[in-house]
Amino acid sequence: MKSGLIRFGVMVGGFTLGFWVNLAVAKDLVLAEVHPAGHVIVKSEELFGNRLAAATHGELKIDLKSGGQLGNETQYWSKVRDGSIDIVRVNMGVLVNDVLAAKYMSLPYLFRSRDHMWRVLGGDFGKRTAADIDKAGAVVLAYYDSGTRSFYTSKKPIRNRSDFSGMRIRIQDSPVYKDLITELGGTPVVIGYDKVVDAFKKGEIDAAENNLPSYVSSEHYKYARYFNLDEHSSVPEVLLMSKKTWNTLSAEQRKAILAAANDSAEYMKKQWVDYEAQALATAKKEGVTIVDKRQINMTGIEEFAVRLYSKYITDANDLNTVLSIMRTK
Ligand code: GTR
Repeated sequence: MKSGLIRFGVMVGGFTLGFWVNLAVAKDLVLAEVHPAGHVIVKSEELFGNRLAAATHGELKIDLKSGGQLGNETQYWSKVRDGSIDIVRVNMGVLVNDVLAAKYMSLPYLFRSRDHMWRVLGGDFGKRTAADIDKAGAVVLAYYDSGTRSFYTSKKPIRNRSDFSGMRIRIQDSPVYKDLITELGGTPVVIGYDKVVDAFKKGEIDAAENNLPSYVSSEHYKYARYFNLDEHSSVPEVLLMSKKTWNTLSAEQRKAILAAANDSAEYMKKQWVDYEAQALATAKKEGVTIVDKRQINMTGIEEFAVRLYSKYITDANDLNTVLSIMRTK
């Protein structure tokens, strides 16, 4: 975060002497993002920046570093907590090791639909998640859509659980995903999002999993030609500010940040469905084989996937939380 400087000049004996006075009039807040320009998340962040600059008359500005310029999401999560990056946008899956609520959210087949997920995030669970993240050192500015994640494969489509056998599948660094792939019979391989293309090229992985927009915008579709719509999880995105930065802001500035972040999340909600449809159309146009859910023996897959619940629901507290998510109408 850079503070603003104002230049003053005085005339001394016919010469102008310039000097800088730090009045802290403007702040550039760095926002780190792995997605490239053009991705709907980046567009939402641009809107966030524009609204914030307008609301604060240029006092707060967003310096958006997209396309992974500042590293990967695991690094973002640690840097936003130590204050070396002001704002980051990460997938909740990245927080699993430090935030219990993220672990629950990553459980496969937990959310029935996108609307269900939004109702859960808009209720007590969303508040609890924000409180857990706060304890871990960051402030939740907004949640963003992330659709549903499905497996995409390079060698063969997935029709049954047995198709996972021997498959090397790229995952985010999350114990839940590690266990999910192992339950399904595959081998989990933890790799940063920016290294997935390389891993496909080198034959280090046969599959990965993500939502359709990320599958297309990251060009993973060029290497994994089957997109299997098993829709195993819906883990939202989150926009986070470092508590160190937050603590330097006035009450008005904080209000402006939350309002701009909320506007960007609302914008994103409106764009998401279209963006997903466009990604599906692009994948089809590029010759990807889309394996519909009805072509997959989902009973077998779901059965193994939900075995994970017994590992992650260890006490009454866990059970009540997961049940309250499931019961949310
Ligand atoms: C995307 C998500 C990214 C990143 C990526 C991944 O859906 O938007 O933030 O987490 O998945 O799988 O690494």
